[in-house]
Amino acid sequence: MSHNLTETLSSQVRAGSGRPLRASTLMEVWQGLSATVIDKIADRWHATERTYAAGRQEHYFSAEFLMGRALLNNLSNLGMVEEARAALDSFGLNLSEVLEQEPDAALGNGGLGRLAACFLDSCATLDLPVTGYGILYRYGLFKQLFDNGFQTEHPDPWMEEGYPFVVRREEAQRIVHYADLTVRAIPYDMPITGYGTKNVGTLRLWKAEPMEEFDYDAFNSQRFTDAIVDRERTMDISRVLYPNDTTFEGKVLRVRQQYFFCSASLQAIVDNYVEQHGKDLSDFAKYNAIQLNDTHPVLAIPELMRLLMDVHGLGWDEAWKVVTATFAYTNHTVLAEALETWEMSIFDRLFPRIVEIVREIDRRFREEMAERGLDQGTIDYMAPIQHNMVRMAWIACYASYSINGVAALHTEIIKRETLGHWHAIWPERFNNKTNGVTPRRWLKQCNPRLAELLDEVTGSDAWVRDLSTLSQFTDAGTDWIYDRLNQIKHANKVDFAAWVAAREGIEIDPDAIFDVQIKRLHEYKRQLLNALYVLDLYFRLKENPKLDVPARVFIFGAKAAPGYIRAKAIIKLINAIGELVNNDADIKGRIKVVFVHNYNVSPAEHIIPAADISEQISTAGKEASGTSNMKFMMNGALTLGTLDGANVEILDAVGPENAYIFGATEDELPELKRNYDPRWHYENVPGLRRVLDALTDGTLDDSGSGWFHDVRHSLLEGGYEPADVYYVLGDFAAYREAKDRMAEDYADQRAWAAKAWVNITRSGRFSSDRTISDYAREVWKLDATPID
Ligand code: H2P
Repeated sequence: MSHNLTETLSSQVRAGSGRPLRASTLMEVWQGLSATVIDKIADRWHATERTYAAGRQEHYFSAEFLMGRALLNNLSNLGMVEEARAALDSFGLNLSEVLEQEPDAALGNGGLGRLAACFLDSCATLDLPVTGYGILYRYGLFKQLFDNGFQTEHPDPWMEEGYPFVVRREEAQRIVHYADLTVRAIPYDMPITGYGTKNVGTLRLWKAEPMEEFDYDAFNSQRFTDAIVDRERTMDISRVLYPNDTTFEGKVLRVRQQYFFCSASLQAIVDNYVEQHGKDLSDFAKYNAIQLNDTHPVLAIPELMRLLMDVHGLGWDEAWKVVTATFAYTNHTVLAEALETWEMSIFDRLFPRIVEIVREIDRRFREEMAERGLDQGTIDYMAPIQHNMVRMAWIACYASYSINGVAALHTEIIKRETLGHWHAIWPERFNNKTNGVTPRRWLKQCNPRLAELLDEVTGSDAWVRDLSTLSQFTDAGTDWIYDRLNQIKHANKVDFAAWVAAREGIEIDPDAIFDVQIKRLHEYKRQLLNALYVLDLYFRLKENPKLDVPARVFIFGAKAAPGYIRAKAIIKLINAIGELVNNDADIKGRIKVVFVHNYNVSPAEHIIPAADISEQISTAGKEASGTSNMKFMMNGALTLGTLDGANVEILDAVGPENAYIFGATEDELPELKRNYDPRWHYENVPGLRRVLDALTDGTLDDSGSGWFHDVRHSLLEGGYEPADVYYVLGDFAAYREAKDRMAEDYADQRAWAAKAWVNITRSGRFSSDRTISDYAREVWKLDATPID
């Protein structure tokens, strides 16, 4: 068998590089090994596609799929890791080094895109006929570097050198029409292997290409730039994830992108229906469900109306019946910024027919609501179009048979507030689907030491496919397990320290507590609260060098949206605090701050297994779910968190003695905020004045940007918005108390490990397999369909 793989590998590398494997670059070997995997699964992939095409299917529409690396994931799912290691070994090559060649497919921002990736993994593992649809962005989310502590953004080409895990399907291309442009949509299919199954699912990513390579006549008359104008305009559609949309042209491009992948995907789905079930589209929803991942794909609703009516001859009522039985919508946040609204003029410019359809949806909605007796104010508020703005979330709520939030608390909040009006009319549409993460990538692959212990304790690897089985072993926790857990964590920390030294040039002590916050940078996620704690601890140690506290490493990873200045200021602040404490001889390394640059899926795989403390400290009510909280828990880190998002359910799973919960709760906050005076905290909470003053008194240097002054001002004075909107100062004392207490508790290593064990073994309900089973049963009405 291994001989077989060695041969395939060798010939794949030779075919790609045009030279013997021994003379090929590591990148070429990575390509060859990846091509070997594709070769291995090709038949099953095809069989799965054929099987799924014939029955009921679910289609997952998402602007983001944060896939990360593919090779190890596939090798591991296919049980080929050791074989691949041996094959490479026979050429004197090291598997880890080869794996390191792979760029991350960073086609997403954060939790939302990574959730989509975990979902595909679970669908494949559970043999569910689900296909993902998105855009093949040529550049992923920007690459982040630090220049003097400031974030700088750079392009992130990820498939420029060739990427075997997407296969161009020229023959399956579709044409997408805009009023001002017609483009070809070319599907690139990525196989999604599952664990312990033959089924191979598909992620279909569309690339925009011009109808003609270039304008031959223009080129011939030596108007070279003119010759490629349309080509570049077309290629812009799939160039980057979230182009800057602060200008009108930027917004046009975003909407163009959204329509692009919705239209191409729907054409493919409808064509398949016709091929399999005939020309009468009235049964479409019997065979197809479409999950809208947030509002980005909501244009699929009017687009399916258009296809059903204009291409397939259904009347409005018939078409609407199909549409409203097809779509389901997931809301991922209560922040207003995510409830997309677009100027009608953008739609006018791009697709007049979609405008007509949206106007008709709006007209009928208003009529229907009037019949239900709603007052004009409420109707105007809920209508798809108001003041010439199209409200994507409202269209989604009107047309979807299912509307879900992503954690119990979040679902309650959208029912009560964000989408309260819709809930009042259609309560039966609302349901909760608490997020989950795949235990394959986030435990088995990234933490092989822990995976081995779990195999040993449970007597098999059944937990990889059913994480809930671990809960039977919570009570089996004994000293030998705790000691092993501590050894494993320590070994992971040693590895991580070496990774940090090489990547960031910072030495960290594996015996220190590794305290981690990794997530998109946003004020509501309160990286600032964490930073203020670090600064306060620094001052406490300066004041009293004998202070008996354990050594700490504070690890951050976060990207700020390029236009979000306050978030960028917080990055600069954390880096400035790092400069201060990392280089202070008095501190003697008792505090270290590491800001891992260009945080992404692959860095997360190094960080999470090494973490002791999981920072989940958002302002209560603002973090819809969170998913890093689940990854940390699975890897035995203890949560330091507010009662927000899925933290509430984590607490419920592990019990109060195994998590550290602090701060104002969602139901307390309105009252607390009514009388809130951040200045009072500044003046009365010991240490807080010193910390906030350090932002502007010369202790910390913002290189003349004025950004630290702005941060301090936002907390104490406010401006066009009230001071300290996210209640950072209000929660500071409680946070410090909980975090100090954690550090104290850490000293008893066995007791700490016992808590970690409870977290690991009770993480089953946060497996995306559980989430996906719930979607399949309750929303998609979908059965497992194993091939063979
Ligand atoms: C968002 C929410 C998270 C949620 C995730 C997936 C938008 O992710 O804020 O609370 O867990 O979707 O549902 P993020 O902030 O990481 O971009």
